[in-house]
Formats: sequence, C-alpha cells, structure tokens
Amino acid sequence: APRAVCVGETMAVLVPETPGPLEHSASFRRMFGGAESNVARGLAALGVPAAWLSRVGDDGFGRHITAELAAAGVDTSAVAIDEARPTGLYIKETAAGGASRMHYYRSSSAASALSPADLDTPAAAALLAGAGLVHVSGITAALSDSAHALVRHLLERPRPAGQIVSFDLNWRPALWRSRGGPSAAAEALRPLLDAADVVLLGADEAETVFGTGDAAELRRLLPGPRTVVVKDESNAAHALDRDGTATTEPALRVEVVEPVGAGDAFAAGYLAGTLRGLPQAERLRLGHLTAAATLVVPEDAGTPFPADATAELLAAPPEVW
Ligand code: KDG
Repeated sequence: APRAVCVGETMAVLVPETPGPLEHSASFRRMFGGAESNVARGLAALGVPAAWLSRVGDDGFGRHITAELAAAGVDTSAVAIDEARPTGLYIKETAAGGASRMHYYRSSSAASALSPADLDTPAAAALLAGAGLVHVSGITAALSDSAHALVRHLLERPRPAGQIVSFDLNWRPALWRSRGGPSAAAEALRPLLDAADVVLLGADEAETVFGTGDAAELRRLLPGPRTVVVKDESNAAHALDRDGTATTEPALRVEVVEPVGAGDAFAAGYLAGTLRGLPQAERLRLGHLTAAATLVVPEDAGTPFPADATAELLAAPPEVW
C-alpha cells in the first residue's frame, strides 16, 4: 500500500519545439506536469510507494497523465474522472536563455472542482487511512474555494497516528492574481502552512508572499510545523526544527536545462529521506540530488538516478557531487 499520498492538479503541458515567443511557435511537444504528482513520481522513483489523488477530465490528456503516472509506479486508484470538465493544460513558453513562462488553461478544469468529497470515496479513504505522509501545496488552495476547503480539511481532520502532512508553498502568481495577490495568499496560506508538519518554501517566493525570505524569521512566522525547510537564493537548503536545531546543505552545481519541477523534485527527495528516518542533513542532500536530476532535463520531473547510487552519493563529501 502507498506510504505517501500526493493531492493536487496535474495538467497536460505543451512545450514549443524550439524556444521563443509563442506567436512564432508552430509545433509543440506534449508532456504533463503538476507539482504534487511530480512529487509522487519522485517518491516512487526513490522507492517510496506513492499515490496521486486528483480529478482529470474524461479526455485524452487525462488518460495520458493517469497512464503515464501509473507507468511510473504511482498509484492512481483514487483519481476521479470528471465528465463535465476538461483536464487542465499549460503551455511552457521558453525564452532562448532558458527562462520559462507558464500560461495556464485551467480555470474550469476537472481538478479545480476538487473538494473535501474527493477524500471520502472508498479509494481515497483507504489511501489516506494507510499513509505515513500526505503531501499538498499552495497551488491547490488557489484553484477554487472547494479545492481550498479540501486542503483545509486534509490539515484539520484527525490524522492516523504517525501520519505527517507536508506542505510546499508553491506560490503561483498567475493563480492568485484573480484572488487578491500576495496579501490574500499570505492570509489564506499562513494558517494552512502552520498546521502542517513539514513546510517547504523558497526564500524568493516567501519574500513575495510573507515579506521575508529569512529562514529564522519564517520559522518565527510558522511556529507550528515540526520542520520548516527554506531554500535560499544560492539554493542552499536550511531545515529549521521546532527544537531550535538548524541544518544547512549547499546545492549541487549543475548545468540547468529547464528549472520547472526542481522544487517538486527537491521535495520528493527530502520527504523520501524523512520517511526513511535519515538525519536532517541527508534528507536535504537527497532533496538536492533529486532536484539536480530534474534541472538537467526539459521535463517537469527528471529521470531518476539508480537507487543503488543514492547511498554512495549521500555519503560523498560535497566536493564530489
Ligand atoms: O512545480 C512545477 C509546476 O509548476 C508544474 O509542474 C505545473 O503544477 C504546476 C503548476 O500549478 O504550476
């Protein structure tokens, strides 16, 4: 049975065959991506049985996403098919320099209809009852009022003993633009983050939403979680535990091809390390390793390195990475 359940929207992704403005892009490659299912894929690749809970449309994109995730070893038994709404879509416009802009076509998508009722289906209830980890992100809270209610319910419901909830801030300005921007996001997300056990945030996004990217200040803003993980401008990761312990690990130096999804990959590595009970520094290292695998490919999730290389890499001194 899956040890981790990741909840959120996954979309079809269209990426122009050649970088440049969309007005000049005549052909596209189809991929798929969604922050939480990227984490589920990453966890599965790291040997942690993982499930993805969501809604897709009764369409080819939805079937493609579900089949690909299942082929990647992710349990899709609790994915609902919404006959009235399409699978969401986004287009990744890539500038010649490598920076990406996302264009969303998701405002009435199947997953925007996610609601607390999606947690009560027999398949979902079985997954949630048996999970050691439930992973959510700030994206879902911005999809719709009902999706926001689902996230709140996941955090407020009584949890089975030992189950942890992880929450990645995942600030998406395009989603919050029509919902009041950063100040509305801060108000909506702070209590949700504070009710989680493990919080993951980037210093830059935290600066935008909460007015600070400083790890110690963020820890003071979020006293609830067992651990707050902050990735700073140099991509070093800091884990601040509730008992006052702080652990820092520098990022790996890699040739970045396309950065979208690297945060999710980091989360997958960090959370896999958490479920394995690794020391904090190794959780962060595993996060960096998994992120590196995604930074060097155009997809939102990287081809994982072989599991038997992981132990060696984790033990290696930073110079070797
Ligand atoms: O985290 C990467 C995601 O941004 C991408 O896969 C799409 O989930 C997505 C989103 O909402 O932006």
